[in-house]
Amino acid sequence: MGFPQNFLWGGATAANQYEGGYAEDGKGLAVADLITDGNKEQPRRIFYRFPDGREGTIGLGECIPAGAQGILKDDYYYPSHVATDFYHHYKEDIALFAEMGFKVLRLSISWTRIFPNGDDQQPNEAGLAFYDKVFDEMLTHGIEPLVTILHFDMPVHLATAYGGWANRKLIDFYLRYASTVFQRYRNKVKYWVTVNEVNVLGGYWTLGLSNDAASEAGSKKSYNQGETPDAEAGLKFQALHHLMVASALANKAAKIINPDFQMGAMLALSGIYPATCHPEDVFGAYAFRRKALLFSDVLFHGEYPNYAQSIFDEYGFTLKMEQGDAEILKAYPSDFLAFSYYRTTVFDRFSANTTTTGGQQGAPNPYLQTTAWGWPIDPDGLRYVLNELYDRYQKPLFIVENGMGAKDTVNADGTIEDDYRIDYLRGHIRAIKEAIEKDHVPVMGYTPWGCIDIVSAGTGEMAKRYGMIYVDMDDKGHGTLKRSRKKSFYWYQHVIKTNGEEL
Ligand code: BGP
Repeated sequence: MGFPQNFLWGGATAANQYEGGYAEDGKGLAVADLITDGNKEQPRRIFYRFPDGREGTIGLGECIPAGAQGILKDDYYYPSHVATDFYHHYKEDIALFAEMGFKVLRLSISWTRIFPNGDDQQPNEAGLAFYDKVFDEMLTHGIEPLVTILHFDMPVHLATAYGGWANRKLIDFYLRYASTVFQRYRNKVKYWVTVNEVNVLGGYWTLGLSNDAASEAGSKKSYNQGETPDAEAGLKFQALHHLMVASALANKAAKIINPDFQMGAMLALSGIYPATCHPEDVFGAYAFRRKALLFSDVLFHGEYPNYAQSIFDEYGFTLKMEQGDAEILKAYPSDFLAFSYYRTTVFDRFSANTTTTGGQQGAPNPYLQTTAWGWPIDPDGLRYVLNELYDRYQKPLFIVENGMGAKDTVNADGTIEDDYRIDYLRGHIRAIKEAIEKDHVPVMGYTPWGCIDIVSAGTGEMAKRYGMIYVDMDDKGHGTLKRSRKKSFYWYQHVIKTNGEEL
């Protein structure tokens, strides 16, 4: 039986990590543009300034102190400003994706290219025109766009003037933006994702949040998936509620503009295992998993589940629902569940409050090897998660991120032999095939992350590469931006050509 004939093979990217052109053609500033470079030892930072001139920095998951504004500083390097310059290389890149045989390309629209401040009355025509050119180019090559409307993207102005997603006004601004792109691209784009990884968003970077408690910042933790600093949890949950209402309203608006649109909700759903069969490990893992599934439960079941309050209780938080919110969540669920899967995590009752490299709570798994960044490699975990999610939601699944961040070496003759990446992808594709064939789980498609090298979201490095296409660019922005095909390029091309039969 194998993969269905219409299986959507492709790759995935995001504007803030790929496009560059951060201030071109009227684009406004996004918080992502304020994030400095970093590496494994030195986390990325955002500088801020108070009106009285005092300055400080915050880490990626943190709130900005109330009254301060994110700023750019001379002498610092900002990887998103050029990234790997899709803005000027889109034709060349799309031709390479077509050469690999892509049926679909996941990319995000930059909110501040369309509405530079976020609350503008009229969109920026130059921004809209850019994506017209991109989608036309893709369609000419027979590649379907899968468009993320919001991928780690936050107009600085909406954070400064409104306090980000904690403010309900953001729902209207997001809807204005979403409706504008639905209308403009109604004949070019069919597959949409409303928000990237709803369940890991937090702080200033992705939600634009500010907080009085954050003024003592400086030493707090940085970006950790699934982790929530207590002082900021209430703000975060309320902001995410607004975002989920906005996502449901976007589903509504989309179907009015084009009933054929397929709307996806997207979450980070790498799996969780208990460390042992000790009941506290087993229930601990189960409860930890629900912190991620809480959001897909709301987006697909259309209501907060019974256990939501037990999570909110941990942070002393009470959700404020406005009249009509419950009906909106119920009435406009998403059509498909898109998710990222990179690894699994082990829940261990003794180290439940520690974090590991890779940004997820957990203990080491002695049965699995890890990437150079410490992320466990677990193809079977993907089959497990595909089953778990289909059992729970009975909605078509789309794996819109998967892959291995690795250092690549360019040989003297220019070749790049990334067999480790091929092994990783082969294992995961095999696991998807088993889920389809043996478990009868409907999977729409597979778009490995960073199919061309782009900036790492977590560390800001270029050295952490996921691509099948190499881009000559280093961690500090030095490089020719020249593209070259890695060994995995030819391997994946063959996989697509044989519809996953020959791995
Ligand atoms: C996901 C994000 C992506 C991407 C990926 C890999 O959480 O949706 O934007 O970056 O993780 O993470 P990293 O870039 O930190 O290796």
